[in-house]
Amino acid sequence: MAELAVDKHVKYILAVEKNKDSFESVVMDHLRMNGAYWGLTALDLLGKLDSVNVDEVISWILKCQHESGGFSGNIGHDPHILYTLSAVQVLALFNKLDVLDIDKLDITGLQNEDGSFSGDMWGEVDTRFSYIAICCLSILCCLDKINVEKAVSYILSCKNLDGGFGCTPGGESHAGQIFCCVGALALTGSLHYVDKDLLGWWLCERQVKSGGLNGRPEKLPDVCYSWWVLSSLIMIDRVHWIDKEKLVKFILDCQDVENGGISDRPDDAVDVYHTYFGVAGLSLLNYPGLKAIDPAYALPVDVVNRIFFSG
Ligand code: GRG
Repeated sequence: MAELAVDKHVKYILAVEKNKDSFESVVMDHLRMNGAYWGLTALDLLGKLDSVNVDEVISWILKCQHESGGFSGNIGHDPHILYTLSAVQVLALFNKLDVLDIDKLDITGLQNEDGSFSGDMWGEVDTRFSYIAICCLSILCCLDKINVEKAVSYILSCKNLDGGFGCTPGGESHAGQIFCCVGALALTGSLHYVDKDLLGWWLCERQVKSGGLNGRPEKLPDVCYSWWVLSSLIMIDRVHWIDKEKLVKFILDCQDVENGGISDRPDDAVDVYHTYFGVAGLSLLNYPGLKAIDPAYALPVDVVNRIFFSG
C-alpha cells in the first residue's frame, strides 16, 4: 500500500496559500476563511503548523470581522456563521482565542423561536448552522448564551426514519448533515436521543467496493466522507462496523504523490478541502505519525485539551 506523502502535502498546502493567482486560490477567494481552517488544521495534524506566520494570519482574521460581530470568508465580503466557526477554530489552533471579543459575536441573535439557527441576517436555516453555533459557543465556553434545549429539540425534529438527519425537518438524510446533528448532540451531552444501531447501520452502508465512503445511497465515494461518516461513527461508538484498512487504502489512492494534495477520488484534481478531509480521516483511523483529531470539535485533540484543561 502507498504511504502518506507528508512532505509533499505540506508543500502543496503552503504553495496554495502563497500563490494567490493560482486557479484554486482565485475560486476560493470568497471562502478563504474556510480554506485557512482546512489548510492550517491539516498542517497541524501533519505536525507542521510552525511553518506559518501566526501574526499575519491573526491580523487577517481580525480584518474579516464585521461590526455585527460575524466573520466573512475574506476581507470585503459579507459575514456568515460558516466563516465565524472557521475563524474561531483557527484562533484556537494558534492558542489566540483571547483576541476575540466574545460579547460582540452575535450567535445568540441567530437562534430562531423553534430552536433552529439562521446562517446570517438573510435567515436561511440549516442543521449545519445549529452545529456551528453550538461548536463555536462550546469552544468559547459560553453555551449558556443560547437555548440549548430548544436547539436540541430542533435537531431531533430533523431525524428521519432511517436513523439519519437532514438539513431541515423532512430533509433527506445526508452524511454531512448527520455529522452536524450528531456533533451538536455530542457537544450538548444529548447523544442518548440517537438510535445508535440504526444510524450506525445507515452510516456503514456508505462504504462501497473501493473502500471509499459515499454521502448517501447510490452516490459516488468521496474522500471528504471519510470525515463526515467516520467522525459520526466514532461519536456513536460504531466505527468498528466499517473496513478501516480498505478506507485507508482508498484515501491513500487519492493522493497526488508527485505534487502533493488529495482529491475526491483516485486520479482527480487535488484541492485543499479534500486534502484536509483526507488527512483528518486518516487521523481518525489512527494512521501512524498524525496527530489525533477530535471527532466533534474537528480540531486536534491537544488543541481541545488546551481549551478545556489548561485555561
Ligand atoms: C468544522 C468540519 C467542520 C464543519 C463545519 C459546514 C459544516 C460545519 C458542515 C458541512 C456538512 C456537509 C453538508 C457536508 C457535505 C459536503 C458535500 C460534499 C456536499 C455535496 O453534496 P452533493 O449532493 O454530493 O453534491 P453527493 O456526494 O451527495 O453526490
